[in-house]
Amino acid sequence: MNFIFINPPREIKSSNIWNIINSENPPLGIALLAAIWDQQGHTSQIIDAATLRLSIQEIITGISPAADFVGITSTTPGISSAGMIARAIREKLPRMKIIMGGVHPTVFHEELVRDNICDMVVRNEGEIPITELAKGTPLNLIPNLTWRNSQNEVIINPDSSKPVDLDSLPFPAYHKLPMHLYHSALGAVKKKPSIGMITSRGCPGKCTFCFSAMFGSQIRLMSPARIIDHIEHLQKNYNIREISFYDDTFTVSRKNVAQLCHLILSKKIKLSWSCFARVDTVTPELLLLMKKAGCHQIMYGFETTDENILKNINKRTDLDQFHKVLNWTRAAKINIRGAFMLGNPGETIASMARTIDYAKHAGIQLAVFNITTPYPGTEMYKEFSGKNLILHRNWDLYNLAQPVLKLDTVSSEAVQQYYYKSYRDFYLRPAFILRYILAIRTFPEFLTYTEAALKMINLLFRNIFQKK
Ligand code: B12
Repeated sequence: MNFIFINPPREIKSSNIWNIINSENPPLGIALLAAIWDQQGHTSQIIDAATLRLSIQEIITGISPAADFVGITSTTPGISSAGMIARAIREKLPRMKIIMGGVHPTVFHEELVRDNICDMVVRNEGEIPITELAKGTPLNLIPNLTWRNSQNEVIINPDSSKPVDLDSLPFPAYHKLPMHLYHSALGAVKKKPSIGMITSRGCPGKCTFCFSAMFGSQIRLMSPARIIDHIEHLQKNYNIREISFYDDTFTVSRKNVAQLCHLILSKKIKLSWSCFARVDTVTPELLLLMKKAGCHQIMYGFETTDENILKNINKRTDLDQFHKVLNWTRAAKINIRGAFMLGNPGETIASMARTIDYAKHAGIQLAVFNITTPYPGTEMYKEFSGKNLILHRNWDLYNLAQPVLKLDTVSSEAVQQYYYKSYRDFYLRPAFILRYILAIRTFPEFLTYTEAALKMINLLFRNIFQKK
């Protein structure tokens, strides 16, 4: 049986800062599923339309009518694109079985099947359901599956009783992907080629803005030995020299990270890397070891500098921890990328101004400011939906660059204005610009940063200065 997996194209508006951040990442979820499908003796293809910038028409042309299944992955802002692909397939190939998966279909599984957008949705983790489908298991026995039976009834099968063991998974089917096109975010890479990797699932945190139910609250880790195998596979076959670990909290197990660092050092693996972390998961010793093993940048989710807002979003961190971790990370000579949110419950103009000011003076090298977006499935979405305080449900706009929450403490116009102000204040500082100019070593670097700077100036000019 032949399975075609699709990563839908995404349109990032030029008014969105993510247009400048500009990373290209492999769709690891469907690449894993393609590898599993093939392991069962079938064939598969991956169309990474997001990276290849394919139009819906080009995607449809690439689908063989002889395929048995088309699988589409989707996030919330990707769902309208995913829906368009599904509709176009329905028109051209009405007998094709369409399966959807990923964060957004996991929440809206019933509607998507009921409204005949697709035939099946795989909720949460896809590895076990896809293995069962490949083995020919009857649909009613496949866990995590929502489907339509011959009487047109929507059937919601029970959840899988066992979580996926990450060490047992094959490598994602990298050979089916346009590997030469992937690279990590601007400012996050020291060496090229670079690529993103995920080594854990689940999160013990209960932040109200995060859809933690996707992979459960129990953290599951890939063993350090398996991570090393994976790195060596990428180095040997694709010459990868830098990895961005995209785990929600890479440092969730200090023991695992320390073991991984020791292995990188003892095996003399030449690798430059970065990761995401929570401020309450690192120690000075661990940071020194990470630096020794090649880590050059950590992104910490600070979110806000207002202790009440930290409580409102259940972040379970405080300013005292911020200060400590900033000092420890600087002492370890690891660069810091700060992630901040604007427009959380309890936000005011004063609290946004304080957060931006903090970012400017915290001694961090890069900052990402996002507008708080209540993704479906999160506690925040439930709470604000219940109170009728969600401004709109146009999923295209759930892109972290426009306000979605109606707050009684600050207007959405002010949040939008402070969003652009945050980038202007952080990036258009003479000290920041000078540091980057001095850090430029090569002509391609010069071109990349000049392009980013021009895009940033254009974006800020259109969004701030012209409106005044
Ligand atoms: C890397 C990453 C990115 C990368 C690349 C994504 C890519 N090419 O896959 C980039 C930087 C491009 C990115 C962009 C965005 N991202 Co992002 N990203 C992630 C991150 C950190 C990892 C994704 C990943 O590889 N996961 C590991 C794989 C194994 O999991 P998976 O993809 O979910 O796949 C599994 C299942 O979902 C299922 N499955 C998935 N698809 C399918 C399809 C079929 C047919 C089947 C059967 C099963 C199935 O099976 C897979 C294996 O178990 C996640 C957080 C996370 N931990 O997952 C956020 C996350 C997906 N991103 C998020 C967000 C908000 C964004 C952006 C909106 C950010 C922005 N400012 O624009 C954009 C949206 C882009 C878009 N239009 O879709 C949110 C999504 C929330 C939501 N409801 O949509 C997440 C969940 C982070 C979070 N906790 O808030 N992201």
